[in-house]
Amino acid sequence: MERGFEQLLKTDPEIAAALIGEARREHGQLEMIASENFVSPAVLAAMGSVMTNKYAEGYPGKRYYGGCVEVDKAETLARERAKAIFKADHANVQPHSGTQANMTAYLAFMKPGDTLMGMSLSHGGHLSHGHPVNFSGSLYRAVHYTVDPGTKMLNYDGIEEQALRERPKVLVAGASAYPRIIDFKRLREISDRAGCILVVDMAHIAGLVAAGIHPTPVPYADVVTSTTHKTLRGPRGGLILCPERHREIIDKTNFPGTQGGPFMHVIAAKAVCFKEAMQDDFLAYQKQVVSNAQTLARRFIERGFDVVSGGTDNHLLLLDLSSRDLTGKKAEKALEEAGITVNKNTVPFDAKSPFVTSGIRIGTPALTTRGMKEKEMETIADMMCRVLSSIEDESTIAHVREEAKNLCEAFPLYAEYR
Ligand code: DSN
Repeated sequence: MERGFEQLLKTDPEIAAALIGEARREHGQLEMIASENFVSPAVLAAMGSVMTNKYAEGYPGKRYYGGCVEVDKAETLARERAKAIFKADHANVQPHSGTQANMTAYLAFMKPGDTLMGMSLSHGGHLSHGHPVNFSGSLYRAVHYTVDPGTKMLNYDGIEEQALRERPKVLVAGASAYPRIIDFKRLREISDRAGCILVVDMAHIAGLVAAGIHPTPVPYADVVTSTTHKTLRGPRGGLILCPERHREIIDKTNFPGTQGGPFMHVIAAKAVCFKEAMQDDFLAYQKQVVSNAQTLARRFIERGFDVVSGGTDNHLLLLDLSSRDLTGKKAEKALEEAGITVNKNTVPFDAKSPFVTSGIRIGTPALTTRGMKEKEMETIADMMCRVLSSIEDESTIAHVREEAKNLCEAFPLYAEYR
């Protein structure tokens, strides 16, 4: 156990107990929330570091505070590495989150009341893509595109027709629950025809993009926003990439436009994550993430479950439970009792509310980090099918919980923290 943790045990045993409890929970459950992952001890060390103490408003070499020599080194490394892995002209590594990265991108190019066109949240988009309860839906006139009712995939001709009709100032692409490849080149053509700025929020797929197994938005988008903690497997935080022509407006809008002091400890951890993304085993990891998701999807289909769009090209899949008289809410709860963590999720054209939903979203980044492969995915899909087919049966849930526990023991996580 680290010395810092020993001190935490003495100073604040309640928080220490919660941290230990969380480490045990993460180790002891099958974590299948598509947006979650497990960072390396190196990323954890950088995050829980002395750089949390430093104020560094501004950018490397141009700060409003003294004493920035070391944080300048960390931020410069983070920026250079992000530029290298994504082949971008410019990287701003200061956004505290993906939503703040999107806020910067919108404020840089839109005035209040301008039109923002994004994917509907209930079809797989994101709150910050114009949902009415989010700033993006109240500050701007938000209009939404959906997936095709038949294929449940994006219909680019339909998006083009809508963009020409609505004339958005910004078209935002990207998703939090869409299992298919997104055609960024086609979206660029649409944006050019509609005369709008293209923002791509690649938060979910950033790791796949860095590894080159999902097409990159970087050559096509005016601005690419992302988080660093999903498939990319870094600290919780945001990132913006852009071509040189937008560098000044993006930097100025992020600071001082929307944020104050950057989180230098998180920026140091982002630098570590970007370095990890340059290593040979990162490509193998990302390939395994996709192969694991495809294995799950195949197995669910073989077992008679409705996988939205018939499969997946990325790290996640959506199960539509509406034909089974089962809600996402009930499924999430039963699976959690069985030691498997997923989240309820609306499916396209869902008749149920976001608190109930007709589906669940299942992702593989976290279990793949633990070293699980196709064989384990088949076993887990079978375990999930048993729970979902006998949702009220406590003995089935108890059996699956035992199997989940054994599987977790075979792929240990953060042993030093437990
Ligand atoms: N809430 C995240 C997700 O689960 O996809 C997106 O921000």
